[in-house]
Amino acid sequence: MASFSLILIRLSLVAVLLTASFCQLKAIGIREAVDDAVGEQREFDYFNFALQWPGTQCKNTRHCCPSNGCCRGSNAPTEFTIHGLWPDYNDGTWPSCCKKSKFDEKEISTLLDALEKYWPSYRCGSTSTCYSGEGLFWAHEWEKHGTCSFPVVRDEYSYFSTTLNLYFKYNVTRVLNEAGYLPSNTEKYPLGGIVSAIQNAFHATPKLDCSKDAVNELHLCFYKDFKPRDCIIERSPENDNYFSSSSCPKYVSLPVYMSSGVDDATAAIPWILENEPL
Ligand code: U2P
Repeated sequence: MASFSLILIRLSLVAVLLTASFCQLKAIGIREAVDDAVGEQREFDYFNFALQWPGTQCKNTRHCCPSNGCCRGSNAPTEFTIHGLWPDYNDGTWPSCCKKSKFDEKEISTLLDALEKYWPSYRCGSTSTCYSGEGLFWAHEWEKHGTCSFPVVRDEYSYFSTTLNLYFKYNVTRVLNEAGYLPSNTEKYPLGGIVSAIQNAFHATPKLDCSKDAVNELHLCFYKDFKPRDCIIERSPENDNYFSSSSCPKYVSLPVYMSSGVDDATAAIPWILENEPL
């Protein structure tokens, strides 16, 4: 009887600890799926394709190093670049670090030129990965997100080639340019206009993220067969305005990329070692 009560007490303690850590995760805004904690993650619902705007990403660059896409002078990106292809759940959470598969650069050697150009990191220093400790931005994206793309995307090479193909097929920068939304440090554009331009081109609603009024990221979403679908956007309960919960205001900017680079700004920006933490 005594040992039965002991078991009961232990079970209650475990339940309290689990509830506490779940609340803590929620409190700090981590929306990775809860079942991460026990390592069992159900299959994802859709793909969230995250693109980054270099003009905003590079605005606050303080350090340069060879791997930092902000530091390429006249070769720096002037179009949206890839952040990652993220398998997500319809409830707004996502799985992460699903299948133990360490990033191996050799597997994507034929894609490296394209990845350098269209999937650059905008930082110096390495990124935390699920299985390789610290690593490249690509290692982070493959291990955290790519490994959760099963059964649609089954290996590292397919993860990167599929993502590049999506990037070429859905050219967001071109769509925005054609609709008159050009990079500018003075113009402000209606967020609704940018969303409509993408809706008209791809027949699905994107999601935008901003840093103050500057567009930082634009997300396109896809069903598992890669047909475009609406991204999940929480509506405001007060006015049903679906932009209100995005981090963007009503009028946004697409800042021009300001070179932090090797060509002309090396004196202004200190170079740091590749692995120096920022
Ligand atoms: O938004 C901040 C970071 O959360 C991760 N994220 C966000 C939305 C989503 O659908 N999936 C997801 O993973 C991203 O983390 P990262 O891949 O950069 O580590 C995003 O940057």
